[in-house]
Amino acid sequence: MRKEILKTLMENTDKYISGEELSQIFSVSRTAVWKAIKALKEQGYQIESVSRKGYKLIEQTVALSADELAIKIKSEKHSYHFICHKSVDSTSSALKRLANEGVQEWTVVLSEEQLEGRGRLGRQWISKAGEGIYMSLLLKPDILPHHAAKITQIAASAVTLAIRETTNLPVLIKWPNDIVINGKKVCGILTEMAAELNQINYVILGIGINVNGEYFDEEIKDKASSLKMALGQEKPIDRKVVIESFFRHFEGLYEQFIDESDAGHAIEICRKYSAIIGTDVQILRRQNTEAVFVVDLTDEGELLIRHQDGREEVIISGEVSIRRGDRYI
Ligand code: BT5
Repeated sequence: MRKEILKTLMENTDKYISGEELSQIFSVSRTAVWKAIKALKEQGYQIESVSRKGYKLIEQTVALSADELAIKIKSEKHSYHFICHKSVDSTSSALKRLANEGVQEWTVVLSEEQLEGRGRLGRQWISKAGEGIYMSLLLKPDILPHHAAKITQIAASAVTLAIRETTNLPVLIKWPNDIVINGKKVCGILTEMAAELNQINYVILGIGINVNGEYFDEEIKDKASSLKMALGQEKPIDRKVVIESFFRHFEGLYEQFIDESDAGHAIEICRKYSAIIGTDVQILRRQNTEAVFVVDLTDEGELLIRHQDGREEVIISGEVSIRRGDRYI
C-alpha cells in the first residue's frame, strides 16, 4: 500500500491529494494512510501536508528506495524484488545469504554503502555512502557452468548502454569486467556462482558504479573516476535513472542469451565499445608481464591476443589483468 500511495503521489505532483481520497482509493483507514506517508517521509521523500488540502510530493528522495525502484522497473516476464540497505558488508554477500535461504530469482540487493565491498580474487571495492550504485542481482540460469562468464559480458554491455544513454559519456569496456572513461575505471562487475559440475544453482551478479563521488582514496585516485567527475558538472546524477536503464538493457540481452543460447548481441556491443581491441597492452599473468596485441573478442566472449612472435592465443576471463603503459587503460 505504501508503494501504491507513493505511485499516486508521483503521478500527481501538480496537486494535493487528500487523506480521505487516498483512503478511499486504497480502501484503507485514514490512519493507515497517515502511517504510510510517515514511512515515506522517513525514507527521505519530501511530502507536504496541508490541512484541508492533503498531501503533495515536493521532492523525491535521492536515497535509493525499494518502493520507487519497484514502481519504475517493471518487467513483463520477471518479478523483481528490490531490497535497499543503508549499510551492508557487501550486497553480493547479503544476497548470497538470501539465496541460500531460497529467495526468488531477480531479487536485487542494493546498499547506500558497503563496508566490505568485494572485487575479484579477494580484492576490495571501495563503496562510500551515497556516492555510487552498489547492487547485486540473483539469477538462476539453466545453462552449463562454463557459460556463466558470458553473464559478465552481458552486464558490461548493459552498463555501457545505460551510462551512455543516461549521461552521454563515451564509456568503454575494458575486458572482462571494467567500464572505463578516459582511461579510468567507473564500474566493476563481479560475477559469482554456486554450481555443481553440470548445473548452476545460482549466479550473483554484483555491479559497482561510481556515480557522484568526487574524491577517491589514495590507493585508487589515479585509476578511478565517477560519472559526475567525468561530466564535470555540479548537479548530482540520479542513480535511479541509471539503474532503470541498466535493467531495461540487461533484461533484453540476458533473455536472448537464455532463450536462444546466444550472447551474440552482447558480445557485439562489447566489441563495439571495447577499450582494448586493436591496441597494444600488457597482460599480467601470475607473476609475468607481457606486451601483446589485442586482436578481437571471440564469439564466446574470450579475448584473442597476439604474442610478439605472432602466435595467437585465446584468454579466458579471470586469468589476467590488463594494463597499458603506466595507465590503468
Ligand atoms: C571489480 O573487481 O571490479 C568488481 C567490483 C564489483 C563491485 C560490486 S559492488 C556490488 C557488489 N557487491 C560487492 O561486494 N561487490 C560487487 P576487480 O576487477 O578485482 O577490481 C578491483 C580493483 O579495483 C581494486 O583492487 C582497486 O584497485 C580498484 N577499485 C576498488 N574500488 C574502486 C572504485 N570504487 N572505483 C574504481 N576502482 C576501484
